[in-house]
Amino acid sequence: MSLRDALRIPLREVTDEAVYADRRRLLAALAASPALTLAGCTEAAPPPPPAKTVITPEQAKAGFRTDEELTRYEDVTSYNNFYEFGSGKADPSRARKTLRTSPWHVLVGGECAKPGRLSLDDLLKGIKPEERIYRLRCVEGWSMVIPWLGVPLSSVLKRFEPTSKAKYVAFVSLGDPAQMPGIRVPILDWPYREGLRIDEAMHPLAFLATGLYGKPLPQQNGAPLRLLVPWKYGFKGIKSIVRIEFVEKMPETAWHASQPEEYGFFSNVNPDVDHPRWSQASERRISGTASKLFADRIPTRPFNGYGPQVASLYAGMDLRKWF
Ligand SMILES: Nc1nc2c(c(=O)[nH]1)N[C@H]1C(S)=C(S)[C@@H](COP(=O)(O)O)O[C@H]1N2
Ligand SMILES: [Mo]
Repeated sequence: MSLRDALRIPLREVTDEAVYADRRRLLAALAASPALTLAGCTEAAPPPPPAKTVITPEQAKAGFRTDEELTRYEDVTSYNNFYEFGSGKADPSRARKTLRTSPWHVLVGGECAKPGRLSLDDLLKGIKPEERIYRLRCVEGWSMVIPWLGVPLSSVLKRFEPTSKAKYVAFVSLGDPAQMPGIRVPILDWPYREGLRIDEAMHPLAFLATGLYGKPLPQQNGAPLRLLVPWKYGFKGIKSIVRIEFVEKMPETAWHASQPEEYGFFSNVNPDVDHPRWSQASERRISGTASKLFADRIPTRPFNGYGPQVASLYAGMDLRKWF
């Protein structure tokens, strides 16, 4: 692709996502040829760089960014699971109207030296924001590739100085029926709860997102603060977090409490352990311009492809027992 092409936004899809993708391609083209200036690029255009995200070998090795085709912004923000707003995929976009994300406070406590109730600004103060491009694999059998903004979970947790008794971290979502109409339906035992073992929580891939596609997090994606644990099924990525607690015992989680035979605490993506009602061997990859319903099926990978980074956390564990 020439720089002129890189600058041209296809009118067909003038979406935020298209603008973002073009900015990326432009950056990629510039990176491929540092001496190139916009003025001098017409004739001696360099060989076209692949229309893909440029990632450094370090980022790839850490699993921080993938160059797989991104899911469109409009799909990331219109096909969601956020049961506090209803169980249909389009229901969470209603959150835009009712979920107030500012002011927002997070109460942090339990087994730590410095508990507190912090505004979102104070919680994140001084921590360098990063962009991570993660695969998100829903337990239902679909997946996306999403560029998130946020901070490593470990950077936030460390400020509270967890004690040696902090073996797990528990998370709780907002549970306000006035803002979340779906809470009147007792599908889950509200508020939504999740948890991680402390070593999982401190892993460099565990991430707290405050944005996506370079913009603030939309309500339907869990604004203003949501968890991402890319090697686990999507439901571990609890949205709209208001409480974090360091605990000694494995905490109860919303989906485990509701259907313990179907959803375990660990919920690592595992193509070899089927859901009792469906196979987990493959997934519908919603990305690019593929239609959501007819998206290609691709094989599901152990730990959602993050095995090189995280498999050692589970050394010696029977992952069929600890599903
Ligand atoms: N509070 C809360 N968090 C939640 C959910 C939910 O219903 N409530 N759904 C989970 C599920 S099943 C998935 S797949 C992801 C979806 O995130 P996304 O809508 O941003 O893609 O959010 C997870 N976090
Ligand atoms: Mo999910």
